Amino acid sequence: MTDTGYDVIGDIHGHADELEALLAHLGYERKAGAWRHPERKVVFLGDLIDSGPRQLDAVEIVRRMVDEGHAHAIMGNHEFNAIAWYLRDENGQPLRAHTEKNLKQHRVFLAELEGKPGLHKEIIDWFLTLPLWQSFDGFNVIHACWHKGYMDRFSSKLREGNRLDRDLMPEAATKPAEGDDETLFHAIEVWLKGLETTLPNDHQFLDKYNALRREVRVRWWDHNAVLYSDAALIEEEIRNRLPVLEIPHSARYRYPEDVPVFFGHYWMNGDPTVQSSKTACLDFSVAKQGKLVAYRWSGESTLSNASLQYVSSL
Ligand SMILES: [Mn+2]
Repeated sequence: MTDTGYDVIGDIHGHADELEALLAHLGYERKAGAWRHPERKVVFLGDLIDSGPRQLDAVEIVRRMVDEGHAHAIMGNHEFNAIAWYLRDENGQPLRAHTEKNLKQHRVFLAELEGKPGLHKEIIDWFLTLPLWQSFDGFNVIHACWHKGYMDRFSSKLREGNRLDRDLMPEAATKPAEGDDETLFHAIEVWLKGLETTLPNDHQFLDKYNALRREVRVRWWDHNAVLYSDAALIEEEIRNRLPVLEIPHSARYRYPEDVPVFFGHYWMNGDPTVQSSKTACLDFSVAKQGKLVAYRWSGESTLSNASLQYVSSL
């Protein structure tokens, strides 16, 4: 096995049919229950579950590959939420509230596990082993945002520098009192859900649900997006609600590493492309009639669209 052959795969969301099709397309074969390639390994970017029709199959495919040394996987926000849904605090309350809204995202996963409490526990235990990010020799992976500052500040608190465990989950899943944004909760929000920036001078805008907001999620990987109105991750029809003002340098986050970074999470549309020579989002919305995307990495330090491979939603 070489050290330079990695196929990095974006968010699966329970679409095991497309995952099997993509693995086959990349030259992997299923032998004795585990997909494998003679010279390459997969890196999964998280969000294996929620939404799609074969969630346990998706988990099983990935888990077998990881357990048998044919793949690595990191945690997505949906795995994190599944853990928090399952675990309880010292008062017996679930770490993620069992509200109708939260149930809606998670219902299919829970339905597939109906009557299988042992398997549910086993899967949650396995999700807890997934690193929050990982560095390989030549590239980095994280589910939503490679935030170096939070990594430097919280790594010493994490298991083996990049993993959660049961004891850390209450702190990681509980929003602290207003004002303190230097907590593990905020670090997890950024790593697994993305970076937000606060609008300047008390600016606010109405989001698509007509909720008044002072914060907006930004395309942290796009060094050319210097205006709030450009950097915002927002529906195009309401982009004009954001200020056409420059984000101050002190508030701009830039990916600081020399090696490329792969991430998922952002429900991209259209034909898969890399975002820059150093950044590539591999989530092209397979769960919304989009594509399941892999980047076939072979040691390069400059990313190229020619290395993207994908299957369309089946
Ligand atoms: Mn996600």
